[in-house]
Amino acid sequence: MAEETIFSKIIRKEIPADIVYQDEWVTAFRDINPQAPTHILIVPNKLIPTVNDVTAEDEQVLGHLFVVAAKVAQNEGVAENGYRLLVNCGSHGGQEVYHLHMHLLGGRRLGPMVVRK
Ligand code: DGP
Repeated sequence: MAEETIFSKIIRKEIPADIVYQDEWVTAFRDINPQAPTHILIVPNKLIPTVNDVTAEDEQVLGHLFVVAAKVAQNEGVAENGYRLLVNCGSHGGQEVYHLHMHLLGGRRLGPMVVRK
């Protein structure tokens, strides 16, 4: 059984976060350390630690993450100019919180996709 992270507490509203969208499948809230004018995390309510833990059972909820991303981007006013969706996996991917999440970044022209070596 995977260990819960702070994101489970945010989803259950046990600790505060700026939640911009929630339904029975996913929760979206503002990143505490924003890297762009709009920086929102879209998280499955179910704990899936990393992309490595994804199974066929998760197809519906992971597809729903994109549906919610599009809705949140509209609501935030970044849809027209564009934005970036990002999922980090594991230590080389730079994942800090082991509850799978999609970053939605926008509101300015973003730099290159990865830092060049
Ligand atoms: P990642 O590196 O992909 O695991 O991104 C984790 C993000 O989660 C990071 O951008 C900061 C954010 N974060 C960590 N703890 C909290 C928290 O308690 N509240 C909120 N709103 N965001 C958090």
